[in-house]
Amino acid sequence: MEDKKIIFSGAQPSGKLTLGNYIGALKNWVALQDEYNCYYCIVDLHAITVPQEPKDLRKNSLEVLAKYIASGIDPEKNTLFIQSHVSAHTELSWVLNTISSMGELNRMTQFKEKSKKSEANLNAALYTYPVLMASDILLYQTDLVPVGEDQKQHLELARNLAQRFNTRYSETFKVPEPYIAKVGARIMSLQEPTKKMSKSDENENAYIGMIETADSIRRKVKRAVTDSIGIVKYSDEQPGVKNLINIYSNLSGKSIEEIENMYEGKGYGVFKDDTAEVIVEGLRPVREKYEDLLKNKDYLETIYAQGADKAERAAIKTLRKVYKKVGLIPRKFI
Ligand code: ATP
Ligand code: LTN
Repeated sequence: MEDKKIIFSGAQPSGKLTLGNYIGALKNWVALQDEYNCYYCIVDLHAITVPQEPKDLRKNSLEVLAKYIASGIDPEKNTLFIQSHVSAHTELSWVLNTISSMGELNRMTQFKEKSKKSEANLNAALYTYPVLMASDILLYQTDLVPVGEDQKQHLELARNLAQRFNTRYSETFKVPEPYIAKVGARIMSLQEPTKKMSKSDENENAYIGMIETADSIRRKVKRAVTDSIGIVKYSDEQPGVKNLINIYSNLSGKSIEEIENMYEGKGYGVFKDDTAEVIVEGLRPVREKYEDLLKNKDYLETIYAQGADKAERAAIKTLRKVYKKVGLIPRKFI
C-alpha cells in the first residue's frame, strides 16, 4: 500500500449527486482503486461556500458516503472521510492563502460564474474556495487527481501553489497531475446542453440523480432538449443528442459509431427510449446497494470514523512540515 501512488478526489454534499458526478468522477474512482492508494473525501467545507440548510447538509453528507460505496468504491481499499473531520485542511488552507494572489483567484471561472449567479450570496469563502481545494490535494502528497473537465483550472492552481511553496521554502509538496477521462468528463444539462449537468441547477429536469426512480429517469430523458435535425449523430451542432450519445456510450460500453449506426434512419423517440433504459439499468445496481447501505447508519459511521483517523495521520505530517518551513514555532506539550 505504501509504495502505491496517491490519489485524492472529492465531491461536495451540496445536493443530490448526479449522473454527471457518477460518470465524470465516481466511475473513474472505482477503476483506480486497485492500482492506487486513494483518498476519497466528502468536501463539506466546500459545500458551505453556498448557503446550505444545516439538516440537509448533514443528510446529504451521509448520503454521499453511501453513494461512493454503492458505486463500487471499497471502504477497505480506500480512505473515505469527511473533510471537516480533518482540521489540517483548513489550517493548510490559511498558509496557502498567504501565497495565493488575488489576480489568480479573480481568474477562476467557477468563481466568476457563481458570483454572476448570486451577487447577494457572494462571500469570501467562495473566493478562496480553490485554495482550500489545493490544500485538500497537497496535504496527502497526491500524485493524481481524477476530476471532471470543469475542475481543470482549479487543479492548475493547486500545481502552481505547490511549485511556488517549494521554490520559496524548499521541496515540500508533490506537484499533482490531473486525471481527466476522455469520454464522459463533461456530461451536459438535459435542458441546456451547452451547460454542464449540475446538482445545484434550479431546474430539476436538467439533471438525473444517481438515485432516481425509473419513471422519473424516463420522463426526464423524454423531455431532454435535442434539435430539429432528426438524425442521431455525434456532432457539435447537435449538443443535446451528442450528450445523450455520450451517456449511452459510457453506460453501455457501446462505441459512438455503433450507436450512430444502430439508430440510422430512426427518429429521436426510439433513441431516447433506449437511452433512458440504459440509464435505468446502469444505475440499478447502485440504487439497490445504496438503499441497503442507508439502512445501516452505524456501518457508515464506522467507515467515516476510520477514514478520518487514517487521513489525519497522513495530513498532519505534511502540515507539520509546512508550519516549520514558514517559521511557526512548533507547539510544546506539557
Ligand atoms: P455543482 O454542480 O453543485 O456546482 P459539482 O457536481 O460540480 O457541483 P462536485 O460534487 O464537487 O461538484 O463534483 C464532484 C466531481 O464530479 C468533480 O470531479 C466534478 O468535476 C465532477 N462533475 C460534476 N459535474 C459533472 C458533469 N456534469 N460531468 C462530468 N463530471 C462532473
Ligand atoms: N472543487 C471540486 C470539489 C473538490 C475537489 C477537491 C475535487 C474539493 N476539493 C479536491 C478534487 C480534489 C468541485 O467543485 N467539483
